[in-house]
Amino acid sequence: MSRKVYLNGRFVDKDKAKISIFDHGLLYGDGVFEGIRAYDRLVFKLGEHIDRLKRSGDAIMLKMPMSKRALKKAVIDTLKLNRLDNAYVRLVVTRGPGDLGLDPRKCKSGSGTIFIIADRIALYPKKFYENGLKIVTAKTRKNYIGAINPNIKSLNYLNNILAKIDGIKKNSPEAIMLTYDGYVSECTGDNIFIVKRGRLFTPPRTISLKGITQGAVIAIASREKIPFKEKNIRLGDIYKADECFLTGTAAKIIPVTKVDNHTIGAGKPGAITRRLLLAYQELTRRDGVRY
Ligand code: PXG
Repeated sequence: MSRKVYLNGRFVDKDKAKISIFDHGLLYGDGVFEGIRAYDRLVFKLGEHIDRLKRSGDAIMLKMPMSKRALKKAVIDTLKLNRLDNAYVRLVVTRGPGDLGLDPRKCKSGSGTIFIIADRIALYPKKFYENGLKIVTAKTRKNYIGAINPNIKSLNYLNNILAKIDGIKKNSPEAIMLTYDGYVSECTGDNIFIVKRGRLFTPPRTISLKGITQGAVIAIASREKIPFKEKNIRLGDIYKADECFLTGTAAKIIPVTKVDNHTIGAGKPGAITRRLLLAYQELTRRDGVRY
């Protein structure tokens, strides 16, 4: 059976799903999105993803084309129709077709484009979880938050793509992005944590995307009595950390054992990282919207 995607209220074959070349999502990256995961017919943190999508939309004055409840149903229906038990879901809302000018008002309100793709997830190789990632710092700095707020999960990902390219040039699967003033913010598609003397730290969630996986890790740490704090982190703090790991919907929790040729801790996934990963996996098995 060919995959079906949800597009503007209908299900269509993925090869037949077409949007206008005048769509401002394409012309300007004017739109918002979410990446969501389903584990064994449970959609993880669906409500939080829909809330974040709505907040991103509000921040750019883009009205969701349907209610939160209808958005959730559309995600579930897409998963069911494609008979996917484990999947990655991409939910996208764009400004819709307009003219060649930037003015969002030229995209008729109510005609925003919405589509949902559900597919099998391309997992990171198992060896990354066992041995840890070796990553680098991107040369490209993170957009200044006064220019683009990192908590708007918009279709405008060029800043992250440039950083990703910096990583690719150095054969690195992810790249750390620094703020203009030299603080660690996050990676191109993942949040970052370090562990030092049994304490867990992540950069302030105002200078990076408030990751849903990151939020789950913070909740687990609180439950497990692992001391946690949001803190400004410099690269030197990462180099000297006992443990480092990344979090994201796609990656879950992935250990980092080398950054810019500095070995982190003992050079293998740390005890707290492994503990958090196990607890996270357990959470994804029982917490979610069933379909
Ligand atoms: N920071 C950024 C910049 C992200 O794009 C995360 C952190 C993690 O957030 P969640 O809520 O997923 O824990 C993301 C996640 C990919 C991919 O292919 C990932 C993301 C976006 C686009 C692609 O891995 N977002």
